[in-house]
This record gives sequence, structure tokens and C-alpha cells, in this order.
Amino acid sequence: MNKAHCIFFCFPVVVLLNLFSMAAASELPSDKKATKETVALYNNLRKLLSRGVMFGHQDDLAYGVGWKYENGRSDIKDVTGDYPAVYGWELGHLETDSPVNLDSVPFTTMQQLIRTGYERGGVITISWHLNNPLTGKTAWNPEQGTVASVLPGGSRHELFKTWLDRIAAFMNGLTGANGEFIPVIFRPYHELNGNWFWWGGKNCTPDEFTKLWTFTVSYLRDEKRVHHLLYAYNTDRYSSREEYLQKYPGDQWVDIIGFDIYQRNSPNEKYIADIGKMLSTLEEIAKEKNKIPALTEFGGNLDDSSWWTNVFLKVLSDHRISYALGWRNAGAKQGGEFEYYVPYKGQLTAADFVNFYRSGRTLFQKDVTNEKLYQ
Ligand code: BMA
Repeated sequence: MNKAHCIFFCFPVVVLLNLFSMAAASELPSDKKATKETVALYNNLRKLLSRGVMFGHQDDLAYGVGWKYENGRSDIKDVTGDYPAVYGWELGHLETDSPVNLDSVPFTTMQQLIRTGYERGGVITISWHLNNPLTGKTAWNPEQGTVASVLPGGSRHELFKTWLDRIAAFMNGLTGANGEFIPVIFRPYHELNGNWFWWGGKNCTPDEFTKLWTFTVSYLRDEKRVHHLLYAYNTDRYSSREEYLQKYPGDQWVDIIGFDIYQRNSPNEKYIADIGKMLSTLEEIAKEKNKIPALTEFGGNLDDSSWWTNVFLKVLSDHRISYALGWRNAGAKQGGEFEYYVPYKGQLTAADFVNFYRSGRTLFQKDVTNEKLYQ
């Protein structure tokens, strides 16, 4: 075959082969009508599993220890010079039509900051500490019968739909520079095996929980036609695969699986052993079910100056998970509690966090910007 023939025959064959291999590599999330940016994110999250763990932080761009709403500021950036790769946000109280969330973050500011993170190429994940729809009290009011009350036929079903309408409106308000919807990892009904939230543990049956989950997903996706969400199912600490999966709604309703874990007063050795065991089980389940594993919330011992490299990095190095999200740096709270989960400038673990940042295992903003997760 001469050169001219090759241009006519070989080139189209190569193009076709490439198209086939791209089609094979690209998978759809649970929402088969997901927007192209959402499908791209879903596939890129999988791809990135072999590159490292993305570091995430809740409310990172809104406030930190000792500051609030300073343009461009972030505790992670103050310490490393870079932003996190994953930004967590929280919708609690949106359901009541409040202009601010339960931690006083204005929803309009939140939407702007979500856009800022997305435009830098970061990943957005959103949790929802929704009030108890039966009693009108907080998410931490574990009244029996609440889940049943929001299901079809229940006394709070119509009210609950108005809450989901507000979630849909908020999500639809998240758009990028070209009018495209910003993909979000939505993580409702978290820590579902704990007894502290009305949707958790012994406060509802597995059947009620899975109905709550599937109703929520199908309402947002099929009724409200929100197609830029990936859904994250997550427990708190758990002790067996059976416990983890007890209320799992089924593979067609979930994209990401994870758990939340706080070290609190437990010694480093115990934390390493506990989290290691849970991550191994999570990875096994993720592989079997073709889901993306993540550490959806964590908190460590930041009184230990080398915690990031001596404890957390060791744990992460043995596992392949998509991201790990540190909870919020609230600082001094009303009532006297001082809450933070990632270092701020001058905090005892700040120097060690820079080593953690530089390690080849962790990914921050600059790494993910290069990955173009939405293409
Ligand atoms: C909790 C604490 C609370 C906060 C809630 C929702 O773990 O940080 O102060 O209100 O999360 O963000």
C-alpha cells in the first residue's frame, strides 16, 4: 500500500479503533441521562484512583480558623500554597427556605464559591443535615417513624417533596461559564448506620431507608430532571461488610461508596488498624459493585505534630480511594467548642501537612486542574 492509499484506508481505521476504545472506557453513572460533564467526572474519578487520593475540605473557601469570607482565602492554601482538590458544602436548612445554612453560610455565597472551585477544576461534594420533617426539630432528632412519614402515603410526604424541590432549585442554580451545570457528588442521609440522625441506624428499617433513598434519587432525577448529580452512599464506622451493606439501596442507585470516621480520643495504632480494615472492606465492595470508594469525612489527632505523615499518609498509601474529605474548620464555636480538622497557619501539624501535601500519594487543586476532570 502506498502513502496515498494509507491516508484513505489506515487513517479512518485508526480513528474508528480509537472511538471504540473510548466508548469501552467510558461508563455511565447511575443517572443514564447524566450531563456530559458529569459523565466525564465519573470516568475521570475512576481513572484518578490509580494516581492518588484527592484531598478535600468542607467549607474550605467560606471560612477557616479566625477568618470568614475573605476572597481567595483557604486554610489549606495558607498552609500549602494550594487549594484542596475536593470542596465539601452543606445544605442543611435549605429545606426550610432559610437564606443561610445551619452553619450560617449564605446559600448565594455558597453557590458562588462552588463555581469558583469548579472553575479551578476542583470536585464538589454536598451533604445535607436536613431537619426532622415530622417534628420540625434538627437532623439530630431521631424520632421513630420519621422516615415512614416522608415516604409516599406518609403524613409528611407532600412537605418532603417541597424540600426536594428546593434541593433541585439549588442544584440547578449551579452553572459554569458556558451555562453548563456543575456536577456535584450529592451525599444525603450520611452516617446511615449511626443512631444520631432521624434517617439513621435503629430509627428506620432497611426497607424504609432504601425507599427513602430511591424516592429521593428518582424524584430529583426523573421528576425534577436534575442530571448533574453523582450519588454517594455512606455509613459511619462499621464492623463488617454485612453492616455496611445492610441498607444499601442497590447498584443502580449509587455511584460512590464511603464512610465517615473520626479519631477522637483513640490512639494512633487503633485508628490505623480500624480505618485500614474499613478501607479494605470498602475497596472490596467497590470492586465487586463497580463503584468509586471514598473517605467521605474524616478527622484525626491534630495534637500530634506528625499525624499527617505518620498516621494518615500511612493509611492512604495502602489503599486506593478517590478522595478523603476533612470536616470543617469552624474554629471557636458558640458554647466554647473549638472545632477544626485540617491545619491552619501556625497550627501544630502545619509543617507536617506540607510534607503530606508534597508526597506523591496526595492530589490537591493544581494536580486536578491538570487532569481536566470535566472533559
Ligand atoms: C457537625 C459540626 C456542626 C455542624 C454540622 C453540619 O459535625 O461541625 O457544628 O453544624 O456538622 O455542618
